[in-house]
Amino acid sequence: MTNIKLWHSPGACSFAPHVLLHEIAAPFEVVETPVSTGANLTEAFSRINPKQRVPVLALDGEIITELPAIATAISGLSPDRHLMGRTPLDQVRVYEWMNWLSGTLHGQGFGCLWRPARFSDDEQAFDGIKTKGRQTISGCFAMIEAKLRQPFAVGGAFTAVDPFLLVFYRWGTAIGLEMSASYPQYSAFALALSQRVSVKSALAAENTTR
Ligand SMILES: N[C@@H](CCC(=O)N[C@@H](CS)C(=O)NCC(=O)O)C(=O)O
Repeated sequence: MTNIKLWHSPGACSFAPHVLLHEIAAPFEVVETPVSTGANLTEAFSRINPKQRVPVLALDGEIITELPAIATAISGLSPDRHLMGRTPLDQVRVYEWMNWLSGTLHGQGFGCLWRPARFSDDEQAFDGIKTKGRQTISGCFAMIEAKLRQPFAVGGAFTAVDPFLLVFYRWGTAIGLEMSASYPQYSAFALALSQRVSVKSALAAENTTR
């Protein structure tokens, strides 16, 4: 049996692979690495992931970073669950979603809003960068709202895209967006997904409001 270890931060994007591990129901170990306290910046963690970010997955000691790669690795542990999509086209759609969510919504949108220092050394520029981040987030949420058909994002079945979308829905609430009024499809999707056993288990384990 593969030894599985996940480094995560409560309420962070690492929630998505945390749900996937509950989904495949294999035993795994979690290492809480709260980014709010800078636990990701320690020397010990930097040796595990020099990028100083969560999530990190270790499979029999093999370190894997980057959410789409981690999701693919978890899916490979339980291929019959088809967590990265069942048909070849569904698999393409899963990667299309994952790359966009990871690169544009997370990296640019929430990156600009929460980590403006990644984009400029000039603190005077931070407010403008944060504003741009909010615009990117709203643009992405509008696209999600138009694209999302319940109950799942791809192929009428649960895939890795679904818990990743839930992360951003929760972050939308955290930054004060009126999610249910502005994004009814996305809200119904998030509500339905929140009833899933794997999601409830990961939420209870992370014990976070974000
Ligand atoms: N491209 C990475 C992004 C990971 C990432 O930015 N994680 C955040 C938490 S949601 C983090 O570790 N932030 C810590 C920091 O920026 O110091 C991925 O997809 O895994």
